[in-house]
Amino acid sequence: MARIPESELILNPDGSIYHLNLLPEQISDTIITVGDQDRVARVSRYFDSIEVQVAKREFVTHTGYYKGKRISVVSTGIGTDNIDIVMNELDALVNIDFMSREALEPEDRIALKIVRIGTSGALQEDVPLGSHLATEYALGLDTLMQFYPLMETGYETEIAVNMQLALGTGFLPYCAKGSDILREQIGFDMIHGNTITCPGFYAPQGRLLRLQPKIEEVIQKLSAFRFEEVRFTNFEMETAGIYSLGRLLGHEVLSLNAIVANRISHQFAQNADQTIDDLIVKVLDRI
Ligand code: R1P
Ligand code: URA
Repeated sequence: MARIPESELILNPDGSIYHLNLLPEQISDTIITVGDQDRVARVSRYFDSIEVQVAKREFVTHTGYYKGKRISVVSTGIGTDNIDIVMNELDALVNIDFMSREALEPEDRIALKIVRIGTSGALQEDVPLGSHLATEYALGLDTLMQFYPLMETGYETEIAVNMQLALGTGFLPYCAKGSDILREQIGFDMIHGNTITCPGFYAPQGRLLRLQPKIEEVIQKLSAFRFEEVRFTNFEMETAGIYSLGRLLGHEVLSLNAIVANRISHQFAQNADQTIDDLIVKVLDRI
């Protein structure tokens, strides 16, 4: 394997990876990601013990034990640009030798288990506030995957092409499925959904404050979209990046969504914190 130069795999003076600020021994192969850095402690407060607490920018990591299982919780901040950093750096921590700066041989590589616990807005009336939704397919309306070789199935590309037609965008969205195994293991009693990942919270999610969204009736178009058995149930800002990069890097990935808004019935949850806490406990017990 080729040596990766200092400018590409950037290590801090203490040997930790550039943004996450972590050393390889500081993460578990079982990882929970959350958007909000304050949510990391809301997960780790359930741990029996915490052995690592590291923070840099929006990337906060706690590693500890929950009922004997070693788990890391990492905050990603908002958006797939951050997901690019988090997925690549988590992968580097387990699949690149920091001493030799060489990627591990394929047979030595570690497949991480990565589960997102995030908040999300519903796109269908029958997805209630306060529910938990496990994502099967994620469709990205952002440009992250323009910069990587896509590994889409024909079915996923058809979903993406049909969404481009439905929205009339000048760019082709991308689509990826998460881990069936993790969905069955952790999300078996949750709403089974498909998630749109947006490159913003306002116009990209059809929110009109003072600026008029360019795509008219985007909520109605996303809600009405159908391709074979696929309809989109909710949107947020990270899942498609996690699913697509997870596939390219060889990790098992799942996105779980606490539904805090319903954009069809125009409601916002009054008890979002409880919905998130309930989801955290479910994940910790099942991961
Ligand atoms: C927007 O408010 C943020 O909330 C959702 C979106 O994906 C975006 O990151 O997830 P988190 O609650 O995990 O941050
Ligand atoms: N997160 C989002 O991205 N959108 C919502 O409507 C709620 C949470």
